[in-house]
Amino acid sequence: MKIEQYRIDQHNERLLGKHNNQFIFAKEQLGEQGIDANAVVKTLQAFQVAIPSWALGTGGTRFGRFSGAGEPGSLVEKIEDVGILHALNRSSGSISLHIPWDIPSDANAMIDLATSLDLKFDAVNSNTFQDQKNQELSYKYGSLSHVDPKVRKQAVEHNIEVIKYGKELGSKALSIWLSDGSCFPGQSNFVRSFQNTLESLQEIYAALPDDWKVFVEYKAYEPNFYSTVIQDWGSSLLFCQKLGPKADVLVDLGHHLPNANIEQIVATLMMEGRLAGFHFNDSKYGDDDLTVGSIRPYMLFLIFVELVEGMKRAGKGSDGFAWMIDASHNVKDPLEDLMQSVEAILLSYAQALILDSKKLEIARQNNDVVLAQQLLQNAFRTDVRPLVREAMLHSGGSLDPIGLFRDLKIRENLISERGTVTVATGL
Ligand SMILES: [Mn+2]
Repeated sequence: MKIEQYRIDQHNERLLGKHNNQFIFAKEQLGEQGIDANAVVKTLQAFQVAIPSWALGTGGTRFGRFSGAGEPGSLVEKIEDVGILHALNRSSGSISLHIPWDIPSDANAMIDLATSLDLKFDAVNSNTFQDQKNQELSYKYGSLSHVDPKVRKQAVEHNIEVIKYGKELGSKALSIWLSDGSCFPGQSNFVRSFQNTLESLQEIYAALPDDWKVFVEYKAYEPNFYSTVIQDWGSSLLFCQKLGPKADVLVDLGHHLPNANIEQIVATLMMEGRLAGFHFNDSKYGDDDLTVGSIRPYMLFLIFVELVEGMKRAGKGSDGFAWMIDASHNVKDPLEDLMQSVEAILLSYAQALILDSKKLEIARQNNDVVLAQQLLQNAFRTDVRPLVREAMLHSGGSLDPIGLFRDLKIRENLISERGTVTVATGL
């Protein structure tokens, strides 16, 4: 299913008067503070966040899965779903594939389809946290860190195969999230596990094309509950530093211990030039994979403050990093949920862009703690929704993506195309 541009334009037409008033008001308010709203809109327009192929179906919990109707049953349908999202918000112009859940049987056909929807292929993700059908050796006790070199070899070869698929699609990065670790004290030798993993990663690194990167994702716990080989940003950075300049650290917002100061982690990684990008989601307790910005929007804003600062320092735009949503759950329409996540990301980005960073720096120099907090909160409490809408409008998207999604009865259409009993491949 493809959304015709005239449908979006017609829908916008109805909302335009109200939007223009709101945007002009916001522009004036920001202008009084010396902020150019049009420049912020332009920066927002350039921001693209990848949609993972596994977020288009209803997610499971470890206790069960309640599949929704009209879910994409093939890679073609998944690409079409991302096409719908991108047509509506013009900010989700790429798809990140998970191998082996979404092996492209005909890469050229997939590229043609994606191109017709104005989509690119983002980082490809390997999977050695599950056993696949007909897999020779099990990953029950680990993969890249396994005590048996034959298992490590199998996991290395899988990652090299994922690079091959990514090359065919025009991806430029391999994302590795390693679930290896142990559930009980004594189960594994920490040092041996690290060294085995490093050797395995070195073999994968050697297979990277020249213009590729490998993203090393960390996670504190789960599925292993006592130790994880790549447990935190420090371990991940250590691996990256040992691997070389093509390896960078990937931050997944849900992969920290409770109350970790993620914005400080971001600042440090950017200072070292080793931040690959982000997996966005939100959480209350653990790796809950909830909609971005649904629980802790202030934290997301503080992270974006560091991202904006880091990009400025590095002289890079948002296209210099890999942004992806990594969220998936049970109770919402996955496409509506993804639209909420994309909007939350853009709102936080906009809030960070309007922060008076010069004044903030002066306040810091003067140890004016009150003013520093006030400046941050002023930006956070500014209603930047008109700026985000203006960005979507300018790029040809909808002023109200979810409203239009419902008006056009897109899910109903997908259900009549695909049926009510559908299960997307993935978790
Ligand atoms: Mn992730």
